[in-house]
Amino acid sequence: MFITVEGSEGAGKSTNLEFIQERLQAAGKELVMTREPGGTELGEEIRELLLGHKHDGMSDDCELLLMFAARAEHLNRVIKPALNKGKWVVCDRFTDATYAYQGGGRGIPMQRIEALENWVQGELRPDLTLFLDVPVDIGMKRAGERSAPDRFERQQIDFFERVRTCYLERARSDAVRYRIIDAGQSLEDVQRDIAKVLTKVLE
Ligand code: Z5A
Repeated sequence: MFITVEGSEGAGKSTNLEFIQERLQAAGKELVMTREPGGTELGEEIRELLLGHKHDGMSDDCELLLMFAARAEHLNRVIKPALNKGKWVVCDRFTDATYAYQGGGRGIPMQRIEALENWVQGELRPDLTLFLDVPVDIGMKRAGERSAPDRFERQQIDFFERVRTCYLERARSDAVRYRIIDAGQSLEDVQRDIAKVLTKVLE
């Protein structure tokens, strides 16, 4: 299984990824937990370029291409080898984030993203995507209390509204691959809903 976890700002991905890892390991799955942008030595260096403030004026096209450059490395060195060995891969963000942030947020035409997706990934798509959905104002408040903002977190509220809308449209268009989790609930309730999805997957 190739599982991806997505979320808008402050949705609680990091918190819930730990929970997902514990659940799947308790069920005996051999897991690779990884993340994007990043997941390889080169990918983590690209992540620093993307999230840091050294290149604040980076063009949207450069941002998009760096996301896919890191993804190409990640797929070839980590994700595909692990899947080929029969392991389960859980990835903190993947190409849905590109559609949401670079497509929805920045306004890059979706066809360009689709062309890169087909080039870099071939046929490979996640088997399951959990989208942790939280209203933008609640998410921004949570994220603001956590740490200094990175290059994305500095965006304004309308950017995050477009990101969320794009995620929701994609999730609602494919009920087989996506599960929308209401991440505005208490952590206990969020994890109860995630556990239900995982139980079905494990069955
Ligand atoms: N990006 C992109 O643009 N294009 C791409 O293709 C990809 C990524 C792959 C880095 O991602 C950035 O890269 C991201 C999109 C862009 N930018 N943004 N924004 P990241 O995933 O590494 O960074 P992140 O979005 O900040 O994710 P995160 O670290 O997992 O944060 P989070 O979702 O906000 O989760 P959290 O740290 O677990 O939770 C935030 C706080 O809320 C924390 O204090 C928790 O204790 C609290 N929390 C969590 N759940 C709850 C509930 N249920 N109730 C109350 N409080 C809660």
